[in-house]
Order: sequence, then C-alpha cells, then structure tokens
Amino acid sequence: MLNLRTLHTTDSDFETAFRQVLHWSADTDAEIEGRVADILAAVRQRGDAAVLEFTARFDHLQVASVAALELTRDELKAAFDGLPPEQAQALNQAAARVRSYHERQKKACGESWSYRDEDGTLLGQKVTPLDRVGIYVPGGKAAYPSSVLMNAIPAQVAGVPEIIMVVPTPRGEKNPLVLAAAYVAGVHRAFTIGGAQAVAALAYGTDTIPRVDKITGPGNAYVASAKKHVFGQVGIDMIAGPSEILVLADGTTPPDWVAMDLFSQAEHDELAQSILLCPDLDYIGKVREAIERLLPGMPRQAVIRASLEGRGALIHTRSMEEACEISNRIAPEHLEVSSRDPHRWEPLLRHAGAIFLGAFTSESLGDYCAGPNHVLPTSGTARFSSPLGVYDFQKRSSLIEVSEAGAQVLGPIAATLAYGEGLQAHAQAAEFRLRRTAAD
Ligand code: HSO
Ligand code: ZN
Repeated sequence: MLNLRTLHTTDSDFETAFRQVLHWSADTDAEIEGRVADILAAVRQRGDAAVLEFTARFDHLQVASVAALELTRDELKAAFDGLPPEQAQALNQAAARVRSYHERQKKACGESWSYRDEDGTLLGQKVTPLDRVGIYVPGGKAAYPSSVLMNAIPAQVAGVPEIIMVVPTPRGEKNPLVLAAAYVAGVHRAFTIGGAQAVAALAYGTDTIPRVDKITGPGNAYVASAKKHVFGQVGIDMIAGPSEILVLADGTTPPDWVAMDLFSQAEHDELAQSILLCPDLDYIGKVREAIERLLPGMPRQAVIRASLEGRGALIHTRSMEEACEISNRIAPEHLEVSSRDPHRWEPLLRHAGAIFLGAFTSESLGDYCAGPNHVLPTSGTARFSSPLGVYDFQKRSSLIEVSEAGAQVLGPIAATLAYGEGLQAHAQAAEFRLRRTAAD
C-alpha cells in the first residue's frame, strides 16, 4: 500500500491540507553556512593552495597542482569518442535541438535594438554576452549530462567567449557522459573540482582558475549556500529546489502515462514533488491503481515512494477551471496539461516554469531533448522568474545619443527636475547645451 494522499477541494479542511502539501522550507542550516563561509574565505586568501587542500579532503583526490585538475579539450573529446554510438548520437541530437531552440530565443529577445525620435535622438539597448561564465556540474548521483547541455548551450549561443565547467570527481572517478556532454556543448575549459571551494575559485579567481562573471548550475546544500554568498561579487542563475511536476488531467490520457510522469520527477529526490489535479474522481482512482501496479517495477521505487508519500498529492477538483486556478497557486516547475483540448486551458495558466501541452508531451522529453531549457524555477518561484536562457548569459546597456535639436527639448525638462532636486550641476549640464537665443 502506498500512502499517497487524496485531497478534495470540496472538503472543508482543503485549505489546511493544501497548505501542508505546499509547505517547503529552503532554509539552509547554520552549520553548513558557517563551514561554507570558512571555505570561501580560505580560497579567497590562499587561492590554489586552498583549492588543493579541500579537493584532497572532500573529494579524496590528491594532486600536485590545480593545473593537474584541468581536463583538456582532448580528454573531453576522447570521452565523447569512447561513448557507445547510440549515446553519442542521442547527445548530438539533443544538443542540436537545444541549440536551435536557444538560437530562436536569442533572435526573439536577445538582440540589440534602437530607434530615433523625430528630432534625431537615438535611443536603444545594446546586448552583449558575458565575458566568462562558470558552470557547476554536480558529481555523484546527481551528475546529469543533460544539465551540462542545458547550461552550456545557452551560454554558447549568447556568444560567451569563455565557458568554464567545474565538476567534482571524488577519488578521481570521472563520468564519461558528463565529459562528453561538455565536449558537445562547447565548454572551453573544465576543472575536476567541486563543492563550495569550486564556487569560490570561480567567484574570486585563483592563479590557475580564472575569475568568472556568473556561476550557473545546480548543486548540493554547500554549493547552494556558496552561490548565495558570492552573489554580488558574481551573478548567479538561481537556487534550485527539488524537482516538481504537476499534471493537470481531464481524464482522457491513459492513466499509466500519467503515473509514469509523476514517477519521473519523484525519482529525482525524496523531496521532489508530484501532484495530479483532476476533476474526475474515477480517473484519479485509475491513476492511483496504475501507480500501485507500476511502482514495484521501478529501480528507484524507494525514492519515488518517499517522494510521493512525503510531498505528493492527488487533488480532486470541482472543474478544470478550478484545477487551473490551483495550478496557478502552486506555480510548479513543470506543468503537464494532459488533456484532449490543452489549448482551451493554456490561456488560464499563468505561473509555471514550463508548460507541456497534450497527452504525448511527456515532461521527460523536455528534460532531455525537446529543445527548451530544463533549468526552471522551482518552489513557486515561477510566479516571478523564468527558465534559464540565452538572456541569463547576456547583459544590456542602454544607448542614448541626443541630437542638438533633441537637447533643446530635453534640456529644459531635465533642468527643471534637477533644480527641484537641488542639483545645480545637473541642471547646468543640460542648460549649457541649449541654443542661445538673440535675447541672451
Ligand atoms: N527534471 C530535472 C532535469 C533532469 N531530468 C535532468 C533528468 N535529467 C530538472 O527539473
Ligand atoms: Zn527530470
């Protein structure tokens, strides 16, 4: 028996139960914070020497210099060349689709633009790539080659000239698919370092590791805490929480498909969240039956079970409209609209990292190869933030070129406001450019 809760929106205690399902605390523990602060300070002060010490201590990897921890492009290529052909092909196909999606994204919202006023004044926005970015790739059980593609490709499409990957390799064990993905995605340099020490090295720079402008990529609690600490010194993408999937179903998709989609995010992590929203109680029963039947066949059933029992829910709603409202309140990372008529509901859905429309659009296709990025806002942050994209590896500068005629129009406005603020130099800088009239 699986202890997966069903909630009914008609129940009088629904709100309380719903709030419990959503409750999630991303608080980092004070002990971790303290240790991370020490590691950051050590790397800041002692650079390479501290990186070597922490790598020996935490990753049991002892080398003479940080240079020895660098992976050459040849090594990355060799990892790619050594893959079974179907893996090499899948990696290439996924990379091509992710690249083409992000190239369109760049065209749509990542290009410079400008216009001229009638008096010839030019106004615009100049978009430039960041000079150098660092991509953190976790080691061990959360080492996802697909995440290497999802982080590096948008950076490459943005035109970042130097993409530096860091990946811990405890006891020197390298994950060939991760190295191959770095090769396919066009990573320029890679170091086998991880943890808070890798974040510090990227943020502050050492003799061997160049300082970057932004650090992206997921990591454990130490990495998340380190990223928070160095934010300001460098940019960061986001602090991602456990994966989430919300399936909004009208009852027309085979229940086994929905059950497996719920498993797909649950299998990431005991703390991952899988939720079904549906107005059809019979169908909810069928999905539950499918879950019970399919679970024993899953290699990661212990993780899936813990996730479903701890944070999962089947929510019975009054209608599809109400299901859409609840989905907006949850603002999930992944939202599947598993309906015969997904375009009817899509306009009602405002908050989600990614929206997957129709029964054939399994979320897992988006994780690997559909094209859009799989680095998405979690824990309700889709209310105000967006998927990782080309725009995260670019910045914008405003462009202003005021014509002589334009200066005559803007000058008096600026001067009036400047005097209002008591700032005479501002006012006179504008006034000096006014054409003198005969009366002056
Ligand atoms: N679903 C994860 C990404 C991923 N899935 C990588 C499989 N591999 C992000 O939410
Ligand atoms: Zn996934």
